[in-house]
Amino acid sequence: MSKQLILALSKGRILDETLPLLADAGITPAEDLGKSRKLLFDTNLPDVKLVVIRATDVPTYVQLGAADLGVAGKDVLLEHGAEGLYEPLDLEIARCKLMTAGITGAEPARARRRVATKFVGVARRWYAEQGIQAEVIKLYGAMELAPLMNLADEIVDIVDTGNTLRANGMEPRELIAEVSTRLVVNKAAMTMKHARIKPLLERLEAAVAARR
Ligand code: PRT
Ligand code: MG
Repeated sequence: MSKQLILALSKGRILDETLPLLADAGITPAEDLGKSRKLLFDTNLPDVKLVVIRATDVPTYVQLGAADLGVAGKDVLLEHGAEGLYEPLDLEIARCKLMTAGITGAEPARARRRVATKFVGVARRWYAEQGIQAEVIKLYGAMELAPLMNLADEIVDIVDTGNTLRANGMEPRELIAEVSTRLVVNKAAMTMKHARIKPLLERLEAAVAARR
């Protein structure tokens, strides 16, 4: 295992909130992440590098040790599974909820409910726990469209303000999980590179606490 620390960041909305936290913890990218087409970045620290990747790929990079640390939404972590990962710190950013939702006022009609989502694992588990028979349909985006098009009775999706649901004639129903962004660490790296990771964790923890 190299001495270098690789930190995998989720691109998209989480990134904008992650960078100020990293800066407070003493890590700044050597160049503007937004202006570059690169995916691997140097930082002000010679032994720390950043990769900026799809949020859903972050757990894979960290689990397999291609990255030592990662930043990912709890929604993504619940769907991916936590094997080989420690989740030592809640970064308390990009808060939202994983919820079921459906057309406003409509009762789920079918005995076997059709559910469209990109969180198929989470959805299957949740409906099973509720004792509700569900046929889970995998979609890659625009879940809000599925009930309107009669593709599904319900969706499982991320809700923040609820505006997206309302704009599509839908309502939030059941809360599946509160979501925020988490720091994850490869289990082997946590042991092998503990001397390097521990102070970084402490500085990030302080940066999070300072924002409360
Ligand atoms: O590109 P991809 O399909 O992967 O996702 P994306 O472009 O919707 O989101 P991205 O990649 O920028 O960030 C995804 C991560 O941000 C999630 O894994 C969450 O942990 C976190 N997050 C926080 C959110 C939201 N808030 C959020 N509001 N991710 C998505 N949304 C979307 C949601 O999917 C829905 O379309 O915003 C809409 C709901 O917002 P409201 O305010 O209208 O309720
Ligand atoms: Mg996106």
